[in-house]
Amino acid sequence: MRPKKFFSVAVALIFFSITSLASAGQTLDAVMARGFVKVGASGNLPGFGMPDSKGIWRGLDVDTGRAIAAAVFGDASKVKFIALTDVQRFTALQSGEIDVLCRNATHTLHRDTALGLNFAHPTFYDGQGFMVPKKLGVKSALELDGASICILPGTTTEMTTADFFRTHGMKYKTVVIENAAELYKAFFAGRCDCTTTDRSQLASARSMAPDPSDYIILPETITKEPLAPVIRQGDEEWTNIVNWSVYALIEAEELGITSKNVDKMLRSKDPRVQRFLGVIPGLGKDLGLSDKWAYNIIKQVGNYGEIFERNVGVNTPLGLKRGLNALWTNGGLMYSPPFH
Ligand SMILES: N[C@@H](CCC(=O)N[C@@H](CS)C(=O)NCC(=O)O)C(=O)O
Repeated sequence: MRPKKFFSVAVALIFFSITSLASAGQTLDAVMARGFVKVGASGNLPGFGMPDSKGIWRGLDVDTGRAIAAAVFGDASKVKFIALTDVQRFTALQSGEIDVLCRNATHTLHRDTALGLNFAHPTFYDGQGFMVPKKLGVKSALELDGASICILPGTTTEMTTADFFRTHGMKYKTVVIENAAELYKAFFAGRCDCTTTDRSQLASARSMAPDPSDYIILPETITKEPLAPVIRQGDEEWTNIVNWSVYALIEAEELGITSKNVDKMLRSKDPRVQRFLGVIPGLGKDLGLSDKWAYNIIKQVGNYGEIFERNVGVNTPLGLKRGLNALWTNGGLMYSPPFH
């Protein structure tokens, strides 16, 4: 080989190893060595993330964490949930205390850039609303001039509330409480006129009220809150695993694959189903996982629709309709890229 050519091949090789090192699967390696995924969760949010009376974690965010464990280990139980407040959540991810955050976190530009984070596909499209005691007689957020409002620090809500009141020439007094359980206790005890956050969380909070029918969620939705799992930047392999685990939940619903029929679907003649479930091999290797990764998610956790209905749907205390969270084929925003 001529020296010049040798030099350029060597430079290319060094460049290749540096770039592949930067995106090497540090997180997957650490998770595999440890034997379970560390998932940052809420702890205070029925329907999204909270241990039940037997100490078993339940919720849509929690099931997303379980789906990731099922993809990686073929076992949805290989996961540990760590309760974090809004203020703690991103630091816990940056410092490596957790592998992924599944906790009603809104995807924003600042978090995606300055905080060094990556966001997977949203697991819940939400928007900010206001909740007030019915006895106040308030029917619209535009009647809240002068209200005292309970708000959690470290949230998108702090800034967007200020924006909303400024835009409408109204004033308000903030009552800041870091812990959500304490905040709702304060609100239900009448320490503030109003509380504001993502509408799904207001529904979740209302389900914990001494009498939920004493509170109403006002009609205005003042922001976009796409809630998504969060990972650190710099590990493309792990980002892909988390992102495609979410896509698998959505794609399974679109393909009509559920936890109940997934074994029958192994015999489907549809090549999309065969590839998805690993009957036609290949999709696992691309992610560094077994070809059964998506099968394991659906078998053990269910598809997106099953997770939604079980945790937050119309037959749960939250009573939420699919709305924006319906599949794109039903007029919603849940859309997975193709699995091939
Ligand atoms: N989605 C917004 C708001 C998140 C938020 O407000 N979360 C609170 C609202 S209730 C919460 O998680 N509470 C439960 C907890 O702190 O455990 C964000 O990412 O900043």
